Amino acid sequence: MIELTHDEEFAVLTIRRPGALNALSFELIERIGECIKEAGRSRARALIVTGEGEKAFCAGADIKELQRRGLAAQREGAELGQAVFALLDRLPIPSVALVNGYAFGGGCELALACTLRLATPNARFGLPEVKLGLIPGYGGTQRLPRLVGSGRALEMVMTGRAVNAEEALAMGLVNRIVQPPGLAAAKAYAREFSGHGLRALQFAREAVQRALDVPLHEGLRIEADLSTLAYRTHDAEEGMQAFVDKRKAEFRDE
Ligand code: DAK
Repeated sequence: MIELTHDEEFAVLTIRRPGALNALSFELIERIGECIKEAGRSRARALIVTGEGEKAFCAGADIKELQRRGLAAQREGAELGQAVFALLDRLPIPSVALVNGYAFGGGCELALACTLRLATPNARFGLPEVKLGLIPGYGGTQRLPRLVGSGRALEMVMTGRAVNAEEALAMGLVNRIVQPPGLAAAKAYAREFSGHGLRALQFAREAVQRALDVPLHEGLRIEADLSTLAYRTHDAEEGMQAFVDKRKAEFRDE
């Protein structure tokens, strides 16, 4: 089951299927999509994504469900997973994965699709699909090299080896290791940016995201466009005036 709750200024999406280490059936993936959209319509200032229990964030796609499916169904399944995780890119609020244990296969890909990633000390990240005769199908081969470089990504994808929290931090796969583990740490982390205007955060996220897709000269043009749009917002007027007035800015997300 996938649950979306609200905790102070945050939406929290929790994967609750501890009996199968929070493995993702296609039904659960669809439900994740609905919850992401719901979070985008809510008043939340960030979405925190995590798994129930202390053992797993998510152990990946449900291997038992993947068996003996037709090719067309598999193709549809890959497109569904990719489309649902890509909703996080366009979500009007940033997302933070709180990886609290195993993040394997589709679980690792879900974390990769979030804007930022936190690891608890027992977190382990891996793309073990080759061990099943498969390759990642929910964006892992595309997002991992963009985050950690093709050499490290190829090593993880080709060996299927899992990395622990320290190694994940060292390679840039996660932003921070949180201690003590738990939602409070994720909320404290999200508060480092959630007070900023959502429009500015959205333009900033889009600019950085696009940097990974386009040549430098085109990326610079995108930055000029988006920074000009940001300049046109009420929040930019307010932010600059607050600086001059020596007071805290009161952003309206407009
Ligand atoms: N799927 C289904 N059940 C899972 C599961 C999974 N991914 N991971 C764990 N479980 C279940 C186990 O079967 C077990 O259930 P029972 O046997 O008790 O009924 C229960 O969760 C507890 O697991 P273990 O007994 O194995 O627990 P351990 O502590 O011993 O081991 C583990 C933990 C995480 C090391 C181990 O469970 C494990 O290796 N799990 C599988 C991890 C994995 O390989 N994940 C990647 C899955 S592939 C696509 C193409 C590709 C993909 C998807 C779509 N398309 C083209 C559509 C691939 C995606 C993947 O994610």
